[in-house]
Amino acid sequence: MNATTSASQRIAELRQQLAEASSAYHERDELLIPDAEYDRLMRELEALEAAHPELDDADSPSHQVGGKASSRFAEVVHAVPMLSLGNAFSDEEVHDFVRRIDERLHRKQLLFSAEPKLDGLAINLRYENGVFVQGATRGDGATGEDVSANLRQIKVIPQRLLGEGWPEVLEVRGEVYMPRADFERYNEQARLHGGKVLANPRNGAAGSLRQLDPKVSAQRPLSFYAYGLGEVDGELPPTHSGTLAQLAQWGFPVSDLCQVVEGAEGLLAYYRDIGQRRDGLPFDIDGVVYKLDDREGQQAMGFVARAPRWAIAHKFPAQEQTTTVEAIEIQIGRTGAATPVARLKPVHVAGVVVTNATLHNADQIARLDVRVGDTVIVRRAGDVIPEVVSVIADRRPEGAVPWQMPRSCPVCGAEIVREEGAAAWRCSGELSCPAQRKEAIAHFASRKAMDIDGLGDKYIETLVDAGIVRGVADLYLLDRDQLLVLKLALDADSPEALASQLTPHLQPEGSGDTLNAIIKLDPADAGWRAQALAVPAQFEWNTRKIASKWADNLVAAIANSRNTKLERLLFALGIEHVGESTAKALSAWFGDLELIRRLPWPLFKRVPDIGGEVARSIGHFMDQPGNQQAIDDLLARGVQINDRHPPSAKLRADLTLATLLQDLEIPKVTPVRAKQLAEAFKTVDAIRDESAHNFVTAGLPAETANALVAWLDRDANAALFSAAGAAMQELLLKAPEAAAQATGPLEGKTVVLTGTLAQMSRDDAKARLEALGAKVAGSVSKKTSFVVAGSEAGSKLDKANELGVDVWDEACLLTFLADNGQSA
Ligand code: 5U1
Repeated sequence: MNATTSASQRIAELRQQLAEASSAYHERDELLIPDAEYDRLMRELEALEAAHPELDDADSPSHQVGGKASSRFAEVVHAVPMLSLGNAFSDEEVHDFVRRIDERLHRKQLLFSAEPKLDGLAINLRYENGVFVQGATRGDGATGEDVSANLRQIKVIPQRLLGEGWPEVLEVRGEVYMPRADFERYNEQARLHGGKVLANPRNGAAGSLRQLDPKVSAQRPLSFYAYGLGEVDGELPPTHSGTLAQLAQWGFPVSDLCQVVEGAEGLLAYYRDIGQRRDGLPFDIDGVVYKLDDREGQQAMGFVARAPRWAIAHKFPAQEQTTTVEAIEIQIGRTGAATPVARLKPVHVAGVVVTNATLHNADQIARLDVRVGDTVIVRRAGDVIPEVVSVIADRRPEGAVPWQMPRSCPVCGAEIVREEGAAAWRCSGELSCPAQRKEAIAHFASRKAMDIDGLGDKYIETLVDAGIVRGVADLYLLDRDQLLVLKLALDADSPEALASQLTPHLQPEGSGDTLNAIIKLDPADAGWRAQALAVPAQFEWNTRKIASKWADNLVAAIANSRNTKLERLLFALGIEHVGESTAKALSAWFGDLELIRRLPWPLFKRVPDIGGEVARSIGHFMDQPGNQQAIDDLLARGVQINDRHPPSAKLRADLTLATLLQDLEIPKVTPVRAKQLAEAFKTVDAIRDESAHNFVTAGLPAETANALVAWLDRDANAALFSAAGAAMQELLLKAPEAAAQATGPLEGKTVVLTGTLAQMSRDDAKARLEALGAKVAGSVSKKTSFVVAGSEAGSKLDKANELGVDVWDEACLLTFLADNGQSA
C-alpha cells in the first residue's frame, strides 16, 4: 500500500467518524466523542487534506459548519450564515493568528475583544423594529431550526428592546447555556422524582432548546449571553466592543468578562487570567474567543471556508477525554460507604494523568450502564474527583456484561448491604474492616461511647498506622510505655529529636539499635512516627519516671472504660443506625449483650422506634464474624457490663407469635393474616412444616398461603424463621421473672419521707413504696419525684418547696397505697 492509499483510507475513516459525531451532536444533541477528540480528529483530517490536495472534497466535514437542521422544527435560512471559529491550542498558534492579521493590515496597534467561550448552543435572535420575531439554532450554518417558542421562555432574552435607536432589522447572536448550579439543582430534582437526568450543562441547554413542547423547556433553567451579529439594517458602533456595550443598553445580557486587550501578549494574559478563574465561574467555558475589535479590519480580513480570519477560539485543556474501563472496583470509605471506582486506561485530562474515576454509586452505574471494556468519556474539572460522564455505546466490545455490586467487601470480606431506598451501599464489617478502623476506633473512644478521654484522632491515626491497634479491643492492650513513645513521637519534629528525647531514659546496651533505627527514619516520610512506634517493644527503659500526665490519664481512662453500661457499649460498637437512643432502648428491652448478639433481626422490631431497616442493620452487624470476634476480644480484655438485667417485662405483653410473624416481613402476611395464622397454628414449628393447602383450609387467601410457602421454601428464610421462633421462646421465658421484680407504678421514681406519719411507721411506708418500685432516698434534690411530708416536717419540706418538688401529705399516700394493693 502506498502513502496516498493509506492517507486516502485514513481520510475516509476520519470523514465518516467526524460526520457521524457532528450529526449526532447537532441533530440529536448526542455526544458521541468529547470535544477534544473531535478537535484532534478534525486537525488530523485538515492536515491530511492539506498534504493531499488531490483527495480534497467539498463535502468533507472540514468544510462544513455544523449539522443539518432537524426536521422536527421549521427551517430558518440564515440571512447571514452562522460561522464557526478556528481553534488555537497553544501560545504559538495565538501568535500566528495575530501575525496573520498584522501582516495583512499593517496597523500600529492591534486591539482585540477577548471573551469567554461558553459551552452551550449558538443561536440567532431576530428583531424587527425592536420586537423579537424569530429565534433559530445554527444548524449547518446556512439553515437552522426555528426554536422561537422555546427562546421566548428564557427570561433574560428581551422580547422588546429597551431604549431607542435600534436598527430596523437586528439579528443578535450568542450562546444559550445552563448555569452550573441550576444544572446541579435540576439533576438533583430529576433524580429525586425519577425525571430525565441531564449529562452536562451543554447537553442540558441544547436538549432543552430543542424540546417540541415549550412548557418543557420553560422548566429548564436556561440563560443567554450575546456575542455577535447577523443581519443588521441600520447603524451600529464601529467596534465589536462598542457594539456589545450598545447591545447591553438595548437589554441583552453581555458577559462582564469581555475585555479589550492589545496584541498577542494581551490575549495570552487574558487567557491565563480566565483560565485561573474558570472553576469559579457560574457556567462552563471551554476556552476564550479573540476578535479583532474594529469592524473595518474584520471586513478586510474576510473569511476562510469555515471561519472568519479575524477571530479565533483559544481552547483550554480539555476537561473531558475518552478512555477505556479496565476494571470496576469497590472502594470502602472510612465510614464504610462502598463507592464503585472505574480503573481506566491512563489518559491525560486537563493536564493530569487520570487512571481512576468515580462512578458515585451503583445507581449511577446502572443509569450509565458502564461495563468493563467500555469506552467512556471521563471528566475532570478543577479539584473535583474525575468522573465517568457517559459511555460511547457503539464502541462496546462484544460480550461486555452489566456490572453488579459485589456481595462482599474487598477489604474485609463482610457482606455489602444496601439500605432500603438509599443509593449508597455499605460494608457491614464495621469493627473488623481495616478500611473503617480509624473511624470505628475514634467513635468507640468518644465521650458518649466508651469515653476514653485524651485519645484524639492523631493518636489513633499513628497507633493504627504503626499496626499496634488493629481494632477497638486492642486499645485495652496498650501500655504506658507505648503511649509515652506515641506522645513523644507526635511532639517531636524529627526522628532525631525523638531519639534525643528518649536517650536519657533508655539503657544504652538494650536500646542502641532501636535508637539508631529511629534516627535513620526519613523525616520527609509522613509515616515516620508510626514507624518509630512500631519498635518500642525493643526499648529497655532505665527509668519509669518520665512524667507524662497525658499517658497517665489515658491509661486511667482506658482502665475506667472497662466497666461500662450496656447502652454505652452498644453505641460504641458503631452499628449503622444505632445511635445513643437506640442503644439505650436496646439495653432497656433486652438487658444483656449475650442475648443481643445472638438475636435474629426481626426480634429487634419489638422495640418501639426500631423498624426493619435498623433491625436488619443490627442483624447484619452481628452476623459478621469479625464483629463477633471484636466483641469477644473486648470481653476477654476485661470490658464488663455493669447493668446487665433480664429482658424487659414489656416484651411479655408485646411479643407474640402474631407480632413475630408480622416482624418477619413475609410477603402478603399482613397483621390480620399474621393474627389468623397464629390463632390457627399456635407455634412456629407448626407453621414451618405446613402446606399451602392447609393454610387455605385454615382460612388464609390462596395468595397469602402461596407467598408464605414460597418464602419458607428458601433455606435462609426457613433458618431465620426457626431461629426467630426459638429466640421468642427464650425471651418469653426470661421476661416474666423480670416482670415480677421490675414492674410497679413507682418504677424509676425517687421518694423522700419526712416528718412523722400517723398511720404507719417510716420503715413501713418505705417498704410499701419500694414494693411499688420506688427508690426511697434520704435527701431532697431536683431529681426527687415527690416528698411525703408527715407532721412537723422540717428542712426537707422547705427544700422541696424551694425546688418545686411535689409534696404529698399522709392522706394522699394512704390513698395511693390502697389503690395499688398496699393498704396499711
Ligand atoms: N464569545 C463568543 N463565542 N463565540 C462563538 N464569541 C463567539 N463568536 C463566534 C462563536 C461561534 O463566532 C463569530 C466570531 C463568528
